[in-house]
Amino acid sequence: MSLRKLLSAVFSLFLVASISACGSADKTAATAQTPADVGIQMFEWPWTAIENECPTLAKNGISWVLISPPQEHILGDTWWTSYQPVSYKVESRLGTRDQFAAMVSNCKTAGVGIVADAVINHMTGQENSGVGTGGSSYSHYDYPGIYTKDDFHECGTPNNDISNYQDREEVQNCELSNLADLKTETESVRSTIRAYLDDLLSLGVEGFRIDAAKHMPEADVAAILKGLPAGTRVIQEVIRGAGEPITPEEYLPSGDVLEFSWGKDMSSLKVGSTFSAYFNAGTSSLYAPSDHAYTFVQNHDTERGGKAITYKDPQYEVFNALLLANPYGTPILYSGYAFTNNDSGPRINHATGALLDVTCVERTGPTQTYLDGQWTCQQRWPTLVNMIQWRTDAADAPIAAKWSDGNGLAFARQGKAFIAVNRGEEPLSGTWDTTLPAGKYCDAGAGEIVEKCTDPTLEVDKDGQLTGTIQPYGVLATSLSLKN
Ligand code: AAO
Repeated sequence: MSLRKLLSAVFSLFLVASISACGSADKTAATAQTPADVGIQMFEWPWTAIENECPTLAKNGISWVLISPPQEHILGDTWWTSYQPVSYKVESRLGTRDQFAAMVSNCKTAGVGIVADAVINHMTGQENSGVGTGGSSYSHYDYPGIYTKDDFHECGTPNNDISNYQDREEVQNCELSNLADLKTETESVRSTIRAYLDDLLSLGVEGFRIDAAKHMPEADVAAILKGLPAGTRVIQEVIRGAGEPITPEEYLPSGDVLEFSWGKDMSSLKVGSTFSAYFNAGTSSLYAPSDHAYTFVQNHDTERGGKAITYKDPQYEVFNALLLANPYGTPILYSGYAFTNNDSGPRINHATGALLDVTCVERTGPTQTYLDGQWTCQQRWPTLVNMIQWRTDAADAPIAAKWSDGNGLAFARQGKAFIAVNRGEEPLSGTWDTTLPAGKYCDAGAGEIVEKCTDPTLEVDKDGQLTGTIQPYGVLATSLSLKN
């Protein structure tokens, strides 16, 4: 168990113990649930929009938000300008330092932590000099007052770029797509980066995604992160590549990792192959230990890579429900905007260059199509909101009563929760063992957020059996808190 998770568990125990010690222990306190640790990547959401959304996120059971990189970056309309730092000023297209501080503080008050995407492996990939979003001047290997040419690697490949991911030295000393590669082995670079992370911590962030961690030796990452406050969330991006010498496991001493195997394996289950292979996810050597792994159906890169299951697929909700239903890893949901051009950034007012306000599209169901630029707002999808409560209910209960047939898959979390999904376009009917106590239940997949189950549509008999129909691309799920 990571230190952060250990601290959270200890805190929950402490809470229950304090309630008991105060003499006010009642049934509710005795059975208090530790909320599931569920995050969401809010890709290219401006700070003010996240701040406005935090009360909804908290209500819907989401504990933390992974934001897009907050540091000053190159100018331009594409989303990926965010990944070319110009300085470590917290002044980006997504908002000013004051807006950032207000977001972090007000989200924290609402009960939602902010995890910053820390781009610390490199600076820009620009051949021409320019000015960043915070007004700082720069050129490819010169960032006045921050870094000079000596702070960057020259690796000896023809264009200084990584071409061979099988070569550890190249991956860690050459440039990723022409991005000026920092000498993270030097004290001065390390302390400059650390000062940036400390600044973000002083503004109240609860952790970091370490962008392109694979491109820095683990010892460098460890040195930069050394002595972070206990419980700081560290999520390192080390993409597991077939046959590559650098593995996510190497980085576990510095923190946790994004486990790309999850989304990759799910995408192979979208159609065709045996759906029951879902039950193997998380079990092979291609998965980091569960307590150190963050799982996701897709992120901002894989969403554009053409292979992952995305909001464009009718099966998307099914696979997000399966993400939340699985005990392996810590799930990260995703909320971004619709696009047809992979480079398109969030929509701006072309006269002023300012981002347009974020408005969530009203969701109508799995086969919905979106117009370019519309915000998809998965944090509000009723099935996913209900499934977060489902995950809390399931707690540590093991997977039981596994079933799969064609496009259908079902399982229980022993005695606590049950889910059946249909990845196909025809309805599926069946009778399943839910392992749940007899009674009437609400359906997490029925299209409404269930706060209290007053209008149950599911009935579990005395043997735990439930007979029902799963809609096309649908989820039929229930759990103890959804009991009437
Ligand atoms: C942009 C332009 C470039 C230009 C550059 C400089 O697109 O043409 O040269 O500016 O001006 C983002 C965008 C980039 C953008 C960059 C800077 O994605 O297009 O470049 O901002 O603006 C590798 C890294 C990984 C990285 C990923 C994109 O290891 O860290 O490439 N992701 C992060 C961010 C990402 C960001 C950056 C890093 C840079 O999430 O948004 O870039 O800050 C294999 C390797 C991986 C490798 C991929 C892609 O992965 O294993 O390490 O990721 O290839 O090259 C299967 C395989 C797996 C394979 C994967 C994808 O899963 O098993 O091995 O498929 O093919």
